[in-house]
Amino acid sequence: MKTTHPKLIALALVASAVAACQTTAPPNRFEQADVNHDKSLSMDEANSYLVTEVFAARDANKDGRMTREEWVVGNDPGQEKAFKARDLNKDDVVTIDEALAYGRKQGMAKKLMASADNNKDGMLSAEEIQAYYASKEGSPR
Ligand SMILES: [Ca+2]
Ligand SMILES: [Ca+2]
Ligand SMILES: [Ca+2]
Repeated sequence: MKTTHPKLIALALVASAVAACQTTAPPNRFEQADVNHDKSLSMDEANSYLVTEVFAARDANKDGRMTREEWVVGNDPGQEKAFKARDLNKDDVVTIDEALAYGRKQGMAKKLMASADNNKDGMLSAEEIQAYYASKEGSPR
C-alpha cells in the first residue's frame, strides 16, 4: 500500500533528521507531533507522539518501516506479540501508519492523556509531558 499520508511522511522525515543529529531532548519530538503548532498535543497528536517515540527508538535505519528484527529485541515473547498486533497486513513490516492505527485502536493516547493531562483540558502541553515522563521510573526506550 502506497497511501501514506503526506503529514506522516513529513513526521517520519523530521524524526529521521532529528535522530541523525542525535538530539535527545524531548521537546523536539513534542514539536514534531504538534502538527498544528499550538504548543499542545490533541489526542491524535499525542498518538503520533507515542508512535514516533517508538519509531525513533527502534527503527534502526529510519525508513519509517520496522522489520521484526528492528522491533523484537532479544527473545521477548511480549515484543513478538506487540509486533504481530501492529502488523495489520501481515507482511512482517510495521509501518508508521500501522503503528498509528494500532495506537488509535488501543487508545494509547487516551491512557497518556488520562495520566499526564494535569489541568484536564484535554490537551497535553510540553510541561505536562515532561512532568509525566520525569515521574515515571526510567524513560521509555
Ligand atoms: Ca497541537
Ligand atoms: Ca505491515
Ligand atoms: Ca493539559
